[in-house]
Formats: sequence, structure tokens, C-alpha cells
Amino acid sequence: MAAPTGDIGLIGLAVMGQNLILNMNDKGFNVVAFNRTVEKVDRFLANEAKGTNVQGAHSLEELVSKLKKPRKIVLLVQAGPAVDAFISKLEPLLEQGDIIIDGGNSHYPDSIRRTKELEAKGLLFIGSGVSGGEEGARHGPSLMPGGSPAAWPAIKEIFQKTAAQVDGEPCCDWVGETGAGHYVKMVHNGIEYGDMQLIAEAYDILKRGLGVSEDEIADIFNKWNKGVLDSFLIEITANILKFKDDDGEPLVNKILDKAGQKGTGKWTAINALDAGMPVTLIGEAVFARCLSAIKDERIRASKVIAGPQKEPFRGDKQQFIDDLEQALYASKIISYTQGFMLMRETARDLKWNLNYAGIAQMWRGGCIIKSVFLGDITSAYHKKPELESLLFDDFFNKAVHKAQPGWRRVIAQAVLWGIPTPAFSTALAFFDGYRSEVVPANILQAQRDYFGAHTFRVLPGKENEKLKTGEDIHINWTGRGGNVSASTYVA
Ligand code: NBP
Repeated sequence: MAAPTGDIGLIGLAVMGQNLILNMNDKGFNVVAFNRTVEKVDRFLANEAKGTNVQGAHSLEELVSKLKKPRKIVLLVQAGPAVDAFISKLEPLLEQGDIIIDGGNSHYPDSIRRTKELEAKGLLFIGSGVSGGEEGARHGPSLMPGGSPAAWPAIKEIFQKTAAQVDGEPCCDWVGETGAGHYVKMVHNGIEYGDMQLIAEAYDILKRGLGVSEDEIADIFNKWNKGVLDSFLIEITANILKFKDDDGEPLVNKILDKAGQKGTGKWTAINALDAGMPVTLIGEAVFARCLSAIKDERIRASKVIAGPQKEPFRGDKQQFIDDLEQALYASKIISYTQGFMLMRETARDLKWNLNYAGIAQMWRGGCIIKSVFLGDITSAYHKKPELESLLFDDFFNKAVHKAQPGWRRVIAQAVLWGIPTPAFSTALAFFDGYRSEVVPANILQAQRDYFGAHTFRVLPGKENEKLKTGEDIHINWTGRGGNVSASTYVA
């Protein structure tokens, strides 16, 4: 039998799988393709893959026999049971050190479990975020691999050459252990929800507040796209606003204002709540989609609940548009600050060594949130890998200080107009809370102790005979209750 020549196998010939195979083939790798519905293999070889070096396999045994060792097999199938089904069929066919790579949108706890199960059997597992959709898969996606560290050297060259390149650097690097790759992809998607919501709010303020036309908003976004907000999402939103239906009306005005979601933003928000991290902007972005979805109820509410009388804008219009650009920029800084805080907390909890500069670099190109801004985040983490918060980095610290006055003016004006800005506003509320040495949680603790004897601790410098530093104190606030505290509650 001839020696195997396949560098990598790929299972799943739908849109992502086919395009990733062709991309890997272009980069000089020999790919062996397989699919559950086997006819699709021959169809692919006879059409899209015609004239390439791609090999086909009509069974998993044939796929495995065509691969060089250690064998590397990518799964690009529907996330969930299909991934486990393929893993259990591949296991008996593979040998010590072979690598299974799941490139689908799997939830990270599944990748943690799969890494542990496969490593216990002597195999290696990679759960890799793949972002950029069809276009990214074909020409260079953002790839976020995590899992068994021993597998990384074996797949590094294929992955880094297949990924998007920005300034000669691949948008792919090792993310971290077990489920870290899929975890980081989940946070990426959450941040994507936030970026999209911020742009939607800027559009709403320009349209309903300032009364600017779609074409003019597109021009404003195109101008912003040459500055600090230079990003794929701003660019496509400008294109969307310019797009006309056959009757000349902007198509966007005919699109029903109910947003869908597949759940990765919700996963991020749930993870933030579980971790106790204030990732408020992604949370608001998810809730904004939920509010959009109750269209019928909003229609009924709009008939019976009045907002403020709309006053015409009397200020300097260009100044306000510049303020809005700064408000969007500052809110975006807060969103990424929160996203990186969440990743740091989860890494601490799960004992992952996350590569933060690498993560920002992976998001610079090939994916939906790609932007110039991510280059600045990469630099911040290169300068200080253990950076506690993006707001402690000089560049971002100066940027939010510069943006602050305009950011506040925009939100204040939107409130007066009655235009909702959940993402802009929560970003500013976080900013004001985060920079406050003192927050009103003393009242919360007093309330908890008053009604439930949940105890409180005393501020340094305020201790006395009764109020001792470091002790859980319960006060009989009314003179009626007992002196027993609720020991099961932790403040
Ligand atoms: P789909 O998510 O539509 O999956 C299609 C593939 O899954 C086909 O190969 C299909 O085989 C296989 N499959 C299904 Br469906 N059920 C199966 C089962 N029970 N057992 C075995 N195989 C099964 O394809 P896709 O849109 O290319 O996405 C692939 C993965 O990449 C998904 O996890 C997706 O979430 C992720 N992803 C997609 C995008 C995107 O833009 N589409 C972007 C980033 C990540 P068959 O041909 O025999 O039905």
C-alpha cells in the first residue's frame, strides 16, 4: 500500500468545510475530505475541488488510512451530538498522539469534556473557534485553537498559514488549555453582539434624533471608518445604508425591526453572571435583541405610553456627530475591557494560561469584529501581558478621557429625546462605577442586615468597640429582632 500523503483530514462538506479545504489546499496542504452523506464527497471533488490536490474518502477507515501520522482530523459539522458521534467512530481507528480538531461552534464545556476524555485515551483534542463565515473560511479565517497543548506544534503551520494575515502576522495563535479556544470564540461572539448594538444605537440617534438621511449616515460611517472606528462592521453598515430597493428606497427601511439570535451572546452573558463579572454591555446587547423581538407588545405600548416632546436640535450638528463618534469609541473600549475582564476571571477559575495579546491579534483579521482598534489592544497586552484592565493602559486611558465629555453629551441628549441607548448608557454607568472608590453598596449591606441579618463589615478607620475590623457584624436595627445572624449568607 502506498504511503499516506494527506496532511490533514476534514469531515463536513457544508459551506464552512468545503471552503476551509479549498483554502488549505491553496496554502499547499494536502487535504482528505469526508462527509456523513458520502455522495457529497464525489460531488465536491467533481465540482468545487476539481483540479486541486484534495483527496476524497468514502469511509472513515479510508480517511484515516490516507493521513500522515500524527493524524489530524478537523470536524466541521453541526455542533452537538454530531461531534460526539464522529469522535466515538474515529477513536477506535486512531493511534496514540493522533489529533481530533472540532472547528464547529461548540459550547466550551463540551470542549473541556472532550479534551479530558480523549487525553485519557491517549489521543489529543483541539477545540478551535473559526470565525469569518464562508468568506473567511475560503480566504483566511480567524482561528482560535485551544485544547491539548501537545497538539499545537503539529497543527501550528497548517493553522497559521490557513488563517487571515494582518501586517504579516497570522490571525491564529495558541489560545490555551481544554475549552479555551471555544471559550474565546464565545466571548468574541458576545463582543460582536455589543459592537453591532452600539452601531445600531448610533444610527438611531442620527436618524431619529438629528434627522439625518440613510445616505448621510452612510457617509458619516464611511468617514468614521477612516479613523479610530475603522472596522468591518462599520464598513458593512455604511454599505447596508446605501443599498436601495428597486423603488429607490433604502432597503434597510423595509426590514422588520425584530432581531434574531443563535445563542452565543446569551452564553457569554450567562457566563458573566456565573462568574460574577460586570459584563454589562454584552448583556444589554442581548436584552436589546429580546426587546426588539416583542414587536407586537411594543406596538401596543407605543399607543399608550408617550415619551418627551421632541425638541429640534439647536446645537452644533457637526460637533454632535463628532461627540457621537467619541461615544461609540469609548463604549467600545468599555465593551472590550469587560470582555477581557471576563476572560481573565474564567482563566483564573479554570487555570488556563490565556494569551491575551494573541487573542486580540487573532481577532484583528478574518472575523466579524476585525478592526484597527484590536491592533491597539494587541499592543497593550504585548506591553503588559498581565494588564489588569484595558483602562489601566496609557493609550486606552487617554482615549476614554478624551472621549468622556462628548460621550456624556450624547447620552444626555438621547435621554432628552427619549431615544434608548442601552449599550452607550451601560458603558458609561460601568465607567462611572469602575472609577468610583466608593459605591453605594454600604446601603445594600445595611438593608440585607436589617431585613435578613445577613451581616456587614466595617470600613477601615471606622471601627470601634462594637464595630470590629474583619468581623461579620449584625446590628439589631429596630430593637425588636434578635441578635442571631444568618451565617449561611456570604456578603
Ligand atoms: P452545518 O452546521 O450546516 O453542518 C452541516 C454538516 O454537518 C454536514 O456535513 C452534515 O452532514 C453534518 N451533520 C449534521 Br447537519 N448532522 C449530523 C449528524 N447527526 N452526524 C454527522 N454529521 C452531521 O455546516 P456549516 O454551516 O458549514 O457549519 C459547520 C460548523 O461550523 C458548525 O458547527 C457551525 O456552527 C460552525 N460555523 C459556521 C459558520 C457559518 O458561517 N456557517 C461560521 C463559523 C462556524 P450531511 O451532509 O450528511 O448532512
